[in-house]
Amino acid sequence: MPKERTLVLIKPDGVMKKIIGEIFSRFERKGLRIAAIKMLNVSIETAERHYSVHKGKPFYGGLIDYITSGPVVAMVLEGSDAVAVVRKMVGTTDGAKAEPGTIRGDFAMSINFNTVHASDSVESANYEMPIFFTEKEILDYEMPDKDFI
Ligand code: 3AN
Repeated sequence: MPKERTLVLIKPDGVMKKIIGEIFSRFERKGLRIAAIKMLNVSIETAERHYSVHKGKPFYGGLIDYITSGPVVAMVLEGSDAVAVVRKMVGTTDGAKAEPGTIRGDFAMSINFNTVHASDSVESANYEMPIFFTEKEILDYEMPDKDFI
């Protein structure tokens, strides 16, 4: 499996639910390498860039309002097949329908406040990562257990 990088955001409801640590813990225990972390208030410009594929959809305005409403934690995760692995851990878009055991399945009840964002393809990840991180902020280092993961 190719090594991939993916962008994950802990959205404002995830920060308010005090599950930043829980979410990082799940990804770390899984064996994903954390390549970058940042906490930030997302500007409207950044939100519009990030959600440009949803422009024109009825929920677009709400998406922008929500992601800019409070602090967000952005991260880049790396590992074999990381995009699909992380999407599986995050669960389906609507928290009420997401499988228990997934992040949304365990911590979200709706589609509007679904706690996390994760890139849905390598192409999306390559589009989204530079919105939140410079190349220099995405760190390349090896974990001591890399040969077992
Ligand atoms: P995901 O986050 O699972 O990749 P997307 O990319 O289809 O889902 O949607 C991005 C975000 O837009 C979702 N996280 C959700 O907050 C919102 N969204 C998507 N579809 C709807 C919908 N039908 N009604 C309201 N909000 C939606």
